[in-house]
Amino acid sequence: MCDAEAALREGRGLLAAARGVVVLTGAGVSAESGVPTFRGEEGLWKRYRAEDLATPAAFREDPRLVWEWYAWRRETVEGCRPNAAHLALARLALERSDVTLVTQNVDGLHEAAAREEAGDADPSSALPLELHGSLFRVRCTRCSRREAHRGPVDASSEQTLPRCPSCRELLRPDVVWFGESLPSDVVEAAFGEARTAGLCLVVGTSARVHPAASLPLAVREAGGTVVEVNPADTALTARADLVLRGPAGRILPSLVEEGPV
Ligand code: BJW
Ligand code: ZN
Repeated sequence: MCDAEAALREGRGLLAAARGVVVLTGAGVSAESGVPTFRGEEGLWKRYRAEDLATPAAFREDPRLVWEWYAWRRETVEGCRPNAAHLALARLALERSDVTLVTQNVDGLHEAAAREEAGDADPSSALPLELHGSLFRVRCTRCSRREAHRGPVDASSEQTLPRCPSCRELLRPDVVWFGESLPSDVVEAAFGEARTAGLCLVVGTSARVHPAASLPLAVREAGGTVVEVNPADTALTARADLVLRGPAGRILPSLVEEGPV
């Protein structure tokens, strides 16, 4: 048996034996769906500087430019489908009541996978806790009205940007920018699960952005095991108990399902 097969078998054993599993995902889980990651060679930050676009100051300075970027990302993601990794995680969370999905992603692909796998059944146990919000929600910059928002955005001028139906102030994407607090109820729920989880499965994140990157460490501190799935080294790799090297779309289906490794 080669090293990769042995590691996969070990991962299967850990997953089967664990009571309480927290799955933390990042941009890499959606890479095979065609959604660009943030920091890789093809990453979003290579073409756009984060500090220009993903900060409250950038939005105050140039809301049109920021909306143009988000409109482009929404368009990209709307053409993407969940991949084998999203689907495998959705099946795991539907089958096991002790599995909690937590994502940093704003692309809605875990939710799409949950609905696809649940069919006519209730998808809610496979809906992820979204730490960084959603591309498909907006919130008002004045009155904090929040709502679902899909479809194209006309970012050709500041006058055409989406406005709040209640107070007419600018709407903004309901995502968490650098320096902003994460939604406290979501953070509390995720870290609450982490404190009692036997296993944290960390998929497709560079583990550089906090507090999300602290979640696996919280599981470790409470005595749980950390398994990382990633084709490359990350800030977490040295502290993971097991590393499964490779793309999530290949590793996850064989990690969560029986059958030959
Ligand atoms: C594959 C693959 C395949 C490729 N299969 N894998 C503690 C220490 C240091 C700093 C801080 C700290 N606590 C807080 C901070 C500050 C800051 C921070 O963390 N900075 C660091 C960068 C240094 N954090 C914040 O500002 C956060 N807010 C906060 O803490 O508030 C508290 C507070 C409030 C007020 C005052 C003071 C404190 C907010 C962070 C918000 C992050 N927002 C973004 C944008 C979201 C909206 C949007 O999408 O537009 O979230 S930034 C961006 O990074 C996005 C992502 O969710 C996040 C994480 O990226 P991710 O998912 O890891 O992607 P990549 O690209 O980095 O990695 C991809 C990985 O996939 C790679 O490893 C590849 O190898 C892999 N891969 N193909 C599997 N097929
Ligand atoms: Zn408003």
